[in-house]
Amino acid sequence: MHTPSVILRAAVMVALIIGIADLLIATQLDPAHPVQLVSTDQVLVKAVDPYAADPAQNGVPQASVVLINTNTQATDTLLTDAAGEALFAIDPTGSYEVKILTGPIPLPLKVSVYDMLIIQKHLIGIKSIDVPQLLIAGDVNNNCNLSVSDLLALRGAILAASPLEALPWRFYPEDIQFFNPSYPCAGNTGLSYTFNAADYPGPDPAVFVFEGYAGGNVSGM
Ligand SMILES: [Ca+2]
Ligand SMILES: [Ca+2]
Repeated sequence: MHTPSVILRAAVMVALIIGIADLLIATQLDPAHPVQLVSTDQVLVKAVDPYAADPAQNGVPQASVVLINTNTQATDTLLTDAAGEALFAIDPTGSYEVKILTGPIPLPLKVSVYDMLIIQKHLIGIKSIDVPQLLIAGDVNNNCNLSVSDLLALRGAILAASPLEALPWRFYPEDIQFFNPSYPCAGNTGLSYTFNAADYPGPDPAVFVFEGYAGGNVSGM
C-alpha cells in the first residue's frame, strides 16, 4: 500500500511534467509567445559568377574564403563547395571580417582571342571597357592597371598547357560601390564584409555574397 507522501510526490511529478510540456508548446507554437531569438552561430559565404551562362548554376567552387575573428585575430579558411558556398561555425558574441582570396578557380576557361581583341581596342582607344568588373577581369597580372602586359599575360595563358594559375579570379562584395569606376582596382573600401554575430538572429546563418570575376574574361562570356 502506498503512503500518502509517495502518492503526493507522484502527483507533483506528473503536474511538473505536464507544466513543462505546456510551457514548451506555448513558447514554440503559440505566436503570442514567440521564441526568444538568439544570435546566429553560423555564417554562410557564397561565391557567385555574375557572368555565369546559367544564373541558376552561378556558384564558384574551390574559392578560398577567409574568416577572421576581429577580437582574437583567429583565422579560419574554407574552400567553397560545388554550389559556391562555405559554412563556418562562429561565436554568437564575436565580431568578424570575411573575404575571398584572389586565386585560380577550376572552372572551364572563358578567355579567347575575342577577349584579347577587346583589351586591344581598349588600350588603343577605339572602344573603352567601361564596366568596372570587366576592367578588373582584364588586369590579368593583378597589378591594378590594365596595360599591354595584361594582353601578353592573357596570350601566354591561352597558349599555356595549364592556364588556370595564370588567370586568377578576383572576388568583391556583391554590393560594392567602386570608388573610381574607371580605375576600379584602386581606392576602394569595403573589399570584405565586417559584422557582429549579435546583429544576426539565429538559427539562420548570417549570409554574405561575393561576386567573382574570371581573370582575362573581359567579354563577360
Ligand atoms: Ca571571354
Ligand atoms: Ca595589369
